Amino acid sequence: MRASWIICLLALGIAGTAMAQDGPRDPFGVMDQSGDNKVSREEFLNRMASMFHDLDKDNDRVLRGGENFPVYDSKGAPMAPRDVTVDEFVQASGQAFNMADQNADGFLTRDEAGAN
Ligand SMILES: [Ca+2]
Ligand SMILES: [Ca+2]
Repeated sequence: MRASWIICLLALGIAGTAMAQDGPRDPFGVMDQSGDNKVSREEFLNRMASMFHDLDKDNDRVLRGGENFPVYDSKGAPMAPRDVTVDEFVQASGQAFNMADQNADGFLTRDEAGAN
């Protein structure tokens, strides 16, 4: 359950980037600020931090209730979202990055990010 939340977060980080933009954009390209066709850990965490800020409507550094994104259990049933602090969000984002960075070189390629 914890792991699926992290995967959900990663998917949100990548897919959500596209949803936040006007018109079709390349979400991987948005995260890749240096344009080297790789997303560094720093670029990823910057993006996730800015997403937390977007979600946290009342700026209390906790996502609760309607601020939270939908989560699902392993059978795909919706679960009540639990409160997420900014520290948890950043920590989970780092774990999501580690899971996605299959060769552990500190960068996500398009393949690793699932953003072909
Ligand atoms: Ca909040
Ligand atoms: Ca990598």
